[in-house]
Amino acid sequence: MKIGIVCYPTYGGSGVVATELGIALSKKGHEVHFITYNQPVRLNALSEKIFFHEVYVEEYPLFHYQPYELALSSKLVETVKEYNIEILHVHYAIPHAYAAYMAKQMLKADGIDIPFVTTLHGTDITLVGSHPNYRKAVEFSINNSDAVTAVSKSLKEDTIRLFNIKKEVHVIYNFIDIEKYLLAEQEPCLRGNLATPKERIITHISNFRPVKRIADVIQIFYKIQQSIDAKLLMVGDGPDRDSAEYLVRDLGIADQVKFLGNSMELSKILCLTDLFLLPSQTESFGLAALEAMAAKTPVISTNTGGLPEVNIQGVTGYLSNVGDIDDMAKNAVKILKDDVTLEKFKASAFKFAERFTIDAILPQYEEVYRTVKEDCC
Ligand code: GMT
Repeated sequence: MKIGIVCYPTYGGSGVVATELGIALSKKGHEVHFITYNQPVRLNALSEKIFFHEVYVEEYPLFHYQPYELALSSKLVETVKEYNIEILHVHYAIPHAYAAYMAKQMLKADGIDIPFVTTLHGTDITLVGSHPNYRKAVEFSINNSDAVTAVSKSLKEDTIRLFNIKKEVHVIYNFIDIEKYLLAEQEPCLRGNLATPKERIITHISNFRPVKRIADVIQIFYKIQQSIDAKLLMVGDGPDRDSAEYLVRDLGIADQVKFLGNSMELSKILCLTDLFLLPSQTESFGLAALEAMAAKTPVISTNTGGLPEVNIQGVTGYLSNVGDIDDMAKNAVKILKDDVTLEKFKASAFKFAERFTIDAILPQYEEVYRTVKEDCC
């Protein structure tokens, strides 16, 4: 099949899922066209089955806001026609589903019928999409998609609760390429560069937005290191990074916390990690937690959104109420206190992550593509 994928090309989870999905589809023989404003960050595997088409928005002084949706829908029409693309798969409703709907109508006027699938990732529904400024357009684009998928049961429920949805929402979980993590294990794990042998290494990875509750990450670590020798690796960048660095200095733990910025070497960082912290306000799924588990790392998280579908209480880690720093620190110490317990959690985290392999998930997307193609054209 010739598939056009629209996504945000940045470090966010939705872009990662879209990129990894596109790469996996191309390995199965599909021709995949990424249509977005930059080459997706994880798209380092250009092959003859993968194409990247840049959406360029011409700056014009009259515009206070540059019309990205317009440029995107025009680019979609142009690319579909030039490469005979058979299906569009847009990740993140805003504004991608809206642009895909417009492209579909323009193509229809030229006698081309093409279906589009919308995958909802979370913030496009829970934090931004349901805001009165966007609600109507998001609801319209979801209802006019040929198929809709959500990355967890919880996100499906949120979508139905927040919008007047007339379409079936299929749950297709996020996934990991477990082979990649097994291969990474064969590389030397450079633990000694970051911690002494008796220190535990704790990691947080995110885009440091308020929803990630970065201050909680620091406060949880502050409590953990009072009873266990440990280092904290803060991976990623975003609006709350500066305040986190101030907090670390104020608490007097600057020697134990390393801010690594955005990294393309996540498997190398996760291979030396003992525990992953994700105390988010909400997560539709928590791909970062699943990636940690694939690297045999237990997870301390909150119990909101889709996190309980990924992190299993007492098995792959522990879950606490949002903001319950004491409980999260207490649970972390429970896992880290001795090697036997830690090894047990590491093994269970990996075992549970195996349920989310790309091999299990990819056919579910292919099935959706087949169905909408049959129904549509
Ligand atoms: O929150 C992020 O890190 C970015 C955001 C995005 O839209 O890219 O992530 C959302 O989609 C991911 C992939 O499906 C999910 O794993 C994240 O849980 C979800 N984030 C939120 O719901 C806050």
